[in-house]
Parts: sequence; structure tokens; C-alpha cells
Amino acid sequence: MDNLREGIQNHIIELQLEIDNIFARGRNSVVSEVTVGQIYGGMRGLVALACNTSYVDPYSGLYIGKYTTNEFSDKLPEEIFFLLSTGKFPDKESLADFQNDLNKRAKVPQYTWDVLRSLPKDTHPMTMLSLGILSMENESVFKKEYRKGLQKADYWKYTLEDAMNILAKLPELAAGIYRIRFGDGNLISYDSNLNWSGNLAHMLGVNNDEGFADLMRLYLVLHCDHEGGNVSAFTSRVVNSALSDLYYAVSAGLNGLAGPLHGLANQECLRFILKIHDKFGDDPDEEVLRAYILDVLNSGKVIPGYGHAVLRVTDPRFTAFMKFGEANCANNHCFKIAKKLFSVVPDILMHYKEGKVANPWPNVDAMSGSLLHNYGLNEFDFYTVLFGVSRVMGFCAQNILALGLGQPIIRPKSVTNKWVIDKFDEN
Ligand code: FAM
Repeated sequence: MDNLREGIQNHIIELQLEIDNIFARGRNSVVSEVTVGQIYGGMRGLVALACNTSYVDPYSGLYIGKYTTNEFSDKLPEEIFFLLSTGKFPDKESLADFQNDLNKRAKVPQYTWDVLRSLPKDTHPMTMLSLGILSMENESVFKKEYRKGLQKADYWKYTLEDAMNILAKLPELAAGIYRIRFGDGNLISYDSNLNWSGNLAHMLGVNNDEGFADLMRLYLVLHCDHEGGNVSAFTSRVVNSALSDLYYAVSAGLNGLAGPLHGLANQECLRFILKIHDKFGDDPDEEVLRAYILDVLNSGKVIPGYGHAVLRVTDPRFTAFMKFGEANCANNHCFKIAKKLFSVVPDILMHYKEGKVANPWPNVDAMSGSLLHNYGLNEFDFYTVLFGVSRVMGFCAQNILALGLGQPIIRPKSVTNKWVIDKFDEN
């Protein structure tokens, strides 16, 4: 992985130069004001973090580095990790070198399986994933080197070692969790001739169809990162900023992803589609669908898969999944219903309660579950694990770069109600 290490080193130098320039133009310039509403409202919209791995534009969606979703959605996850952490796609030789390195580190230790197999049978797969990563913390190279006395400038290098060890083991770990939790508990062996996502598809043992392997590739690419302020990425960075090693930080980020307002939302979408299928069959009439959506809204519920905190257009990741569905499973009943919802829901949400829904368009979750279901991956509780496997790439890249740039421990200031009241009285 020499090329990856060199790529990151160069990227850190470039980013540091940019930051030096920014500071020269005004280190104390004000870019954002904090309202009382934001203090009590989850800091929504507050500009308070720098993250150079990815950016979400309200109108053009997710960028990884300088590339739009359309420009990276046909790549391999390995290429995406390279892009997240170096700002560039790898050439052929760098990609092969990186993949060889992952192959060498792929084996999950026996003690991790012992931990996972000792859990109650109905443990949530996200608990198993988080615990699986944490169980390997004793292997942290960063931790060992730090104890010996590590220079600050080298923190990122040993964090990269940890990242490689974690990323390499994720396909075997995630697939093993699936087979222990939902299958007969027998694990399928890693195949070093396959790539990262190909191995995940193979070891899950759900479907040998090439389309399924390609769906795993696309799924792992599209969920890789979403800026630095979302619950899981931010949590992971906060934990790592205390120099807790990457095993702690990745496990912590996954714990955030496991929440129903974050990564767990995707399973709700498929549940919604299956409910529509149960009620109205394979090909519901648009008018019937429209009436049903209004009923759901009038009962005070949200339409899963629609709306977004940042986006104001159809999520390009939804569009990429839709394109995949058209090419691979156009006649699948869930896909057809998801597609029909796309032609009905935005118009309803646009006019709902005088336009209070800021974004009536579909997000990434509106389509992904239908595609997984098409290939026989029907266990909803596992979907967030796939999201997690992908998102770990973002956690790792964000932490490596932040350490490379010497970012300090994160410690925003909190205040009491009294402090806020006194502030009002002062003004
Ligand atoms: N159906 C019904 N009402 C909706 C709605 C939807 N899909 N999306 C937003 N609204 C309502 C929202 O509940 C709020 O109503 P109240 O003022 O009564 O609370 C109002 O519209 C304004 O909300 P907003 O500013 O448009 O959205 P937020 O930024 O507050 O929330 C979401 C964004 C994604 C939480 C919200 O759109 C939602 O609940 N969507 C459905 C669930 C979903 O798809 N979640 C997955 C999100 C995905 F991108 C992810 O992170 N994995």
C-alpha cells in the first residue's frame, strides 16, 4: 500500500497548504453565527467543522473529493477509499497493490467469532458489527506505537495501518454476522481472487448471481461517506480526536449509525413497500396509491425514503439505484412499487401542509431495500450492516486526514439555560 500511503501524504500536504492560505486570509473571520435555536436544536445548519473527504450540495448531491455521484458510481469501493483519503482515484498498479494488501489482512481472528457466537441469538446485527470491531481493539498498531512514544506527525500513518486491518476484515466479519444471525452459522471461506465487495457477496451466500455482486459493489460505493457532521461520522471523529484508536472510533460511529433516525431508516422503506404490496398487489393503480399516501400523512406519519435535511433534489444515489433496478430487475414487484411511489409521492409532499416539507424528493433509502430484496436478502435488520461496512471507509478516511492535519481534540462549549438568559439580559 505504498502508493496509498504516499497519496495520503501528498494530500495532507496539499490540504495543509490550503488551510495555511485560508488562515492567512483571516483566521478570525466569522463564517457562521449561532442562534439560540441552534444551541437547543442539534446544531443544525451550524458551520463548525472542516471535512475534505466529501461534500453534500443541496442541488447536485454527494461529491467525493471533486467527483459527483454520477462520476464515481461505477467504481469499486477500493477505488472510493483511495479517493476519499487521497483526493484522487488510484491508477491500475496502485489499485492492485491496495487490493493485495487487503487480501493479506482479511482474516478475522477466532476470538472475535467466539465473542459473536456467545451473544444471545436475537442480538441485533449492528451490535454484532460494532462489538466485532471493538473485540479486535487489542490489535491496534496505533495504540502500541503511541505507548512507545509516537511523534504527532506520525499519528496518521499508524491509524492508516489500523484502517487497513479493519477495512480488510469487514467483508468476512459482516458476512459471518449474517450467517451466524440468520443462517446455519457455517461461514463461507474468503476468496482472494475476488475483490472487496465481490467477497462480501460471495461470503453472504445469499445469491451467486453476478447482479448481486454488482449490487453489493454499488451499495458499498454509494453509502461510503456523507460529510463530517452526520451522527456516525461526527461521533467517530470526536472519539478519535481523543486519540482513542480507530477500533474505538469505528465502533462508536457504528453505534450512532444503528439509530432509527440515521442508518436504520433504510429498512423502514422496504417495510413500507411490502405493506403496499400486501394491500394492493403487484401493480397498484396510481390513484389508489395517492389515496393511501394521503391516509398515511393524515395519520401523522412520514413517508419513508422521502425528504432530506440537506438535499433539495432527487438524491443522485437514488437515481443510481433506480438505473441499476431498470437494468437488472425491472419486473420485480418491490422495484415497480418503489418506482411508482417516485411518480406519486413528490407531487403530494410538495403540496402537503402548505409546502412545509423542505424536500419532497426521494433519498437513497427509497430504492436500496427493494433491490436487496430482489436478490433474496430479505432480513431488514441486516441492511444497516451493509450501510455500516460502506460508511467505515468514510470514518477511516476522515480520521486519517484529520490526524494528518494535526487537528486537536474536539471540545465545543455547552452552556446552561442561565447562561442564555443572562446573555439576553446583557443585550
Ligand atoms: N413525509 C412526511 N412529512 C415529512 C417528510 C416525509 N417524508 N419529510 C419531511 N416531512 C415533514 C417533517 O416531519 C416536518 O414536519 P413538522 O414540522 O411537523 O415536524 C416538516 O416536513 C419539515 O421537515 P424538513 O425540514 O423537510 O425535514 P428535516 O430536515 O426536519 O428532516 C428527514 C429530514 C429525512 C428526517 C425527513 O424528511 C423524514 O423524516 N423523511 C422520512 C424518513 C426518511 O426517509 N429518513 C431517511 C433519511 C436518509 F436520508 C438518511 O439519513 N438515511
